[in-house]
Amino acid sequence: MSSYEKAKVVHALRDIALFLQLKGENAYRCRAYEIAADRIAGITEDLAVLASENRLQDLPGIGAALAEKINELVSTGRMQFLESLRAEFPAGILDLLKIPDLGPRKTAMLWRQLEIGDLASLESACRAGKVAELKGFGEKTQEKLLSAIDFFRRSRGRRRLGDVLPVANDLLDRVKAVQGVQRASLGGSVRRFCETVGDIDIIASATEPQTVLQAYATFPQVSQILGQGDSKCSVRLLPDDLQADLRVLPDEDYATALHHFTGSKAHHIRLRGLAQDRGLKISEWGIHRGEQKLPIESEAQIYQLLDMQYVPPELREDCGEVEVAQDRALPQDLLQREDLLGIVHSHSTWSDGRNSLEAMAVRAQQLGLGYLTVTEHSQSAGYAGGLTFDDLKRQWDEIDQINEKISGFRLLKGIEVDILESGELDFPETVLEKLDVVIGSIHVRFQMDEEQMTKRVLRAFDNPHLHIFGHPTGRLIQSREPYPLRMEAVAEKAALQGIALEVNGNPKRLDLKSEHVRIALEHGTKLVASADAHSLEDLDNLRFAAGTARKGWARKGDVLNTLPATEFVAKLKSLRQSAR
Ligand code: DGT
Ligand code: CA
Ligand code: CA
Ligand code: ZN
Repeated sequence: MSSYEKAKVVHALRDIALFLQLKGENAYRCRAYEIAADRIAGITEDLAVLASENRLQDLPGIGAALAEKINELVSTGRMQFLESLRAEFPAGILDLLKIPDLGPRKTAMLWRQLEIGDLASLESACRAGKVAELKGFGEKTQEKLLSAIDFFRRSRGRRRLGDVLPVANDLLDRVKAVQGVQRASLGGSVRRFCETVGDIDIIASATEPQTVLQAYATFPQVSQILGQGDSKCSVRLLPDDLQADLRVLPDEDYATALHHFTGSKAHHIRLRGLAQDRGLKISEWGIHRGEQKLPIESEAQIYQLLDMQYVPPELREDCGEVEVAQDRALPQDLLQREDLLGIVHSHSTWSDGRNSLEAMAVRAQQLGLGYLTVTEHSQSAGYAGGLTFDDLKRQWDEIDQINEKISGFRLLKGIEVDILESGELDFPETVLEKLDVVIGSIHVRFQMDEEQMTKRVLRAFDNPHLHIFGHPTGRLIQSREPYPLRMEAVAEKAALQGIALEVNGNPKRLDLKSEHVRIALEHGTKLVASADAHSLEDLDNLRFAAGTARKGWARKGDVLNTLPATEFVAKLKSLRQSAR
C-alpha cells in the first residue's frame, strides 16, 4: 500500500466529516470521522494489511462500521457512503472551505439559507449584498470574502489567458535571448489560446540544453524552482506564483516535442490511434516505426505522415478537427489579427473611457488600422456616463473635426445602446437611423430566466437599426456567470435578420467564447471581432478577439471588420436590408 492510498483514505474521512457538518449532523458524529482520519494518518503499519486482516477496528477510535467503509475504499477504490453524501451537494461546495474565514459552520449557513454551493454563487451573492444580511456575516465579512475569492482564483485556480499571455511572451523572449538557443515557442494551453490556463509551457532547442535550463532558473522573475532535470525546468514566477515549465531539447527533437507539449491531450490520443493504423508510434520522444526514429523537422510533417491537413494549434481540442483534417476540409483562411482593418467597439472620455477621441484615433492608426467606431453608452446607462441625443450631436461635431484633421483614417459614428428589459433599445429609431454602427448590449437586469432573456434579445433583433449584438452572454471569466440565453435561437435569428454577433476581445470577457463562435457560424451568422476599448491600451484587445474567433473556426470572410471602413458600414446596412 502506497502512502498515496493512505492519503486517499484520510482525505475521504475528512470529506465525510465536512459533508456531515454541512448537513448539520451532530458534532459528535462529525468529530468521530475527524478522529478516525487523524488515527489513520498516524499509523505506521501497512493499511492494506490491516484491512485484509480485519484489524482496523482494533485501532482506538475506529468501530466496526467505519472499518467496513475503509475496507471498501481500500479494496474497491470507492466508498458508497461518501459518494452518496457528495451527490447531495453541488460539486463546488468544498471549494468554499478553502476560503479563509469560511469554516464548515458558516459554509453550511450559506448553503442552507442562500443555496450557495460554489465560488461563483458565493461571489454573486456577495455582490448582490445578500451575504452581509446573514446573521454573523455583515458588510465587512462580505468584502473580505470577495477579495478572498479573487485571491483564491489567482493563486490556486486557473488563470485568465489575458493575464498570462503577456507574462508568457516576456518569458519566451528571454528564453530566445539565451545564448545557444536555436528555436523556441510557447506550447500548452497558452498556444492553443484557451481562455484559462493552468501553467505556461515553453519548448526550446539548443546544442547544450543544460546551459539554457540553468539560465532559465536564474531569470529575475523566478521566485522558486520546482524541479530541474536533463531536459526540463519548472519554476514559479513573481509576482503571483504562476508556474512555468521550460523544456529544452536537441534541435532534431524540437518539432515533435513542440507538438507533444502543445497538446491537447485529447487531440493527441486521436493522432496516436491514426499513427498506430499506419504502423507508427507517436510519443513524447518522437515518432518511431519499430525501433527506427523518423527525422521530423516541422509539425506540418507530422500531419503529413498521418495523411491529414496541418491542424493549427488553436483547433487541437478533439472537437471535430481530426475528421475534418482527414477530409482535407479545414478552413485555409482562419481569421488572423492582421486581417482586421478597424475597431468596432470603443469608448472615450465622452462616456466611461479613459482617453479622448483624438488620442484613440491616433493610436488606432499607429496600430495600422483604418477606422475606429465610437460607441459610447446610451442615455439610460447612468452607471457608465451614458449619452443623451444632445450629447451625441455634439460628439458628432467633434468626430467631423477629427476626421478632417487626420487623413487616411476615419472615426465612425456609433453607439452601444442598452437593450432594455423589454427588448426595446434605449434610443428611438429617429436617433438610431442617423448612426453608422449600432451595437445593442445588455448591461443591467441580468436576473431573468432563459426564456425571458432569450425573448428580450430576439425582440431587440426586430429593431431595424440594430447591427451588432454586443458581448452576447454578459459573462466575466471567473467572476460572473453568463446570463441564461438560448444561443442556438439567438444565432439562428441573428443569421435570419442580418445581425452580427460580437466576439468581444476584452480579456475578462471573451464573449462570444470560442464554442459559441462555432455555433454562430454553423447558423451562418456574421461576426465582428472587437476591442471594447476603454483606453489606448485596450485597442490591443483585438488580438484576443481574433484569437477567440479563430479558435471558434472563424474565417476572414465571416468577420465584418476585415472590410475597409466604407464597405464595413455598407455591409452592416445591406445585411439588415436583405433580411427584410
Ligand atoms: P493547462 O496547463 O492545464 O492549461 O493545459 P495544458 O494543455 O497546457 O497542459 P499541461 O501544461 O499539463 O501539458 C502541456 C501539454 O503536454 C498537454 O497539452 C499535452 C502534453 N501532455 C502533458 N501530460 C501529458 C500526458 O500525460 N499525456 C499526453 N498525451 N500528453 C501530455
Ligand atoms: Ca500548460
Ligand atoms: Ca505544464
Ligand atoms: Zn458593453
